[in-house]
Amino acid sequence: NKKAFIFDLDGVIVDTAKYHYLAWQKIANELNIDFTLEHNELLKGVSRVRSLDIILELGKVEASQEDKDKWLFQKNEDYLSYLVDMNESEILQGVFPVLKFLKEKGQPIALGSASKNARPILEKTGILSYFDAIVDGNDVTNAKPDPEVFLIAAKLLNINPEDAIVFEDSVAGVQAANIGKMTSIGIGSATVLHEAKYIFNNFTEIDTNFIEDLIKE
Ligand code: B16
Ligand code: MG
Repeated sequence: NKKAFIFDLDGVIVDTAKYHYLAWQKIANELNIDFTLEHNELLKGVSRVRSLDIILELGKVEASQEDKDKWLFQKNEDYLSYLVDMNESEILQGVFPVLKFLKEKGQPIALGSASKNARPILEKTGILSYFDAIVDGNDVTNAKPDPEVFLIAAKLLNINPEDAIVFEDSVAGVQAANIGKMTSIGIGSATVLHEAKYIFNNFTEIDTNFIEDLIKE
C-alpha cells in the first residue's frame, strides 16, 4: 500500500517550544504564577486555549473570558515577535535530510500540528514546498489526543489511516496517532513517549534504511 508521512511541527521540525515557553512565562509572571520548564512539558501538543487554562489551574487563578482573551492575544503577539527572525537554521538536526529523502522517493508528506501559526513557520524556514497537505490549529475542532488532525491529513493525501506514519514529540500526539490506527514514531525521550511504536531521540538517529522499510511494509 502507498504510505504517507505526517509531521508534527513544534518539537519535531522546529524547537518553537522555547518561544512558547518565554511567551507563556510573561503571562504567568504577570499573574504571579510559578511556571517552570517542567510545567512547560504539559503544554506540548496542547492548543493555545487549553494551555492558558492549564497555567491558570497551576496558579489556582480564576479569570473572566475577557481576561483570558486578552492574555491569549498577548501571548500570541509575544510569541510571534520571536518568530520574526526565524530562518532555515532553526530546522532541527536531521529533519531536512529525511524530508528530502521522502521527496526523492515520491512519498506524500503532510503537516499535522495544533498550532495556528504553522504556515508562517514553514515559510520562514523554507520548507513549505515539501508539504502536500497542511493541517493545523485552524482546521481542527478536536485537539490531540483526538486523532482528527492526522485523519484529515491522511484524507487530504488520499491514504488510509493505517498507511500513515506520524512523527510526534508529545504524548498527546503519539496517542492521537495510535487512536487513529497510524504508525506512531516518537521523537524525544523513550520514558515520556513509551506508547509510540518506534522512538528516537531526534531525527539524526533515523536512517534511510529505516524509512525504506516503512515505505515497503
Ligand atoms: P499556537 P504542535 C503545538 O504545536 C505546540 O506544541 C503547543 O505548545 C502550542 O500551544 C500549540 O501548538 C498551539 O500553538 O499558539 O501557535 O496556535 O506540536 O502540535 O505542532
Ligand atoms: Mg509537537
